[in-house]
Amino acid sequence: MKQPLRVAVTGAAGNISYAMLFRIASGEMLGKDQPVILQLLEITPALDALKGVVMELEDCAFPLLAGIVQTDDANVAFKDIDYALLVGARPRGPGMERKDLLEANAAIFSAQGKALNEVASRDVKVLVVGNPANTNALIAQRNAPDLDPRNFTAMTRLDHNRAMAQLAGKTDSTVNDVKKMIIWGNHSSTQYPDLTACTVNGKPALDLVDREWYEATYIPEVQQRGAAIIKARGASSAASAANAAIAHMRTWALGTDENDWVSMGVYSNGEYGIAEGLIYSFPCTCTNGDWSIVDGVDVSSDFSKEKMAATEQELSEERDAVAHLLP
Ligand code: NAX
Repeated sequence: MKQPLRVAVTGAAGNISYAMLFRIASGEMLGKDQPVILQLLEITPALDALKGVVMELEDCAFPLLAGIVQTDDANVAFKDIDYALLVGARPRGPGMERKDLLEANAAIFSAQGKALNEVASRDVKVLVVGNPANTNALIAQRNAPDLDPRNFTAMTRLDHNRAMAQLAGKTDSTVNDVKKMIIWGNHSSTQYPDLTACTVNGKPALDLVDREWYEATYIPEVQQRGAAIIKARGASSAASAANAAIAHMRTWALGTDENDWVSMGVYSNGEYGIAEGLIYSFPCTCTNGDWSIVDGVDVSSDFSKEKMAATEQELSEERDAVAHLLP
């Protein structure tokens, strides 16, 4: 049996975590031969609820679950961890402006970045799910100067999966037929779901759908899918978000499929002209536990340039709004 890996999850008593922890513990994230120790972080008032979740985890008697830590102290939760799924975040309250939300979360993610810097494994892989995910990832990364900035990522896999499913539905195919989807930019309504490189059953996706549908229906529906779920369900995406988080980590750890890629919010080194240092969603491949941005995607059309710049602009504005909190 392999040595257990340590996986931290924050917001562990929340909705997404409830749909996620049991799957991590059953081996769906890191493999059916990989034991895990779950290190669960919550705020103090939610520790009782967390205790209930832990009781349920125990009652599943998962063979791969080698231990559980439950705490309200980030330095305990992040001690020696190999993976961190940062799900817990401050939701937007009544009367809260976007700037207030950014600041409230900046405080949380700067403290968690510092704790990761202090106590996590030097190779820790961090996924930020809590919104605003890209900027929260940036804040955590900037507060962890001793860790490689490449180890901090933000989740756009849910957007990627939504975009695949919508396209499969429209072209009367299945998600297995859809390859090379791209979400560029921010996990927000400015994201750019790009079909330029995408294929369905080996055929260019843009030959199979009309341009009008792509621009006026498809792109806005992918961008607004989260809001549509809230409207229909009365609560935000939880199971699909959990599924995407598990998929993001599994791909990062175990690799991408041949001839395909995924979308990940990762540190920009200036690729595709995107400002260095932003956490921007790019098409990525993963091998040996490392990601790389796919080179050479055609972004030369005015449409792509404009959409990629708009979401970059939003990320720059988010970064500027919390600049006074960045080291
Ligand atoms: P919930 O409100 O159900 O759960 C959040 C949990 O986080 C709560 O239990 C809360 O006590 C805890 N928490 C708050 N501050 C914390 C802190 N400082 N340390 C540790 N725990 C803390 O929300 P849920 O539905 O689980 O959503 C969690 C986050 O995911 C939200 O920010 C949400 O906006 C974001 N999402 C991100 C998505 C993405 O694609 N990147 C999609 C789904 C989701 O909307």
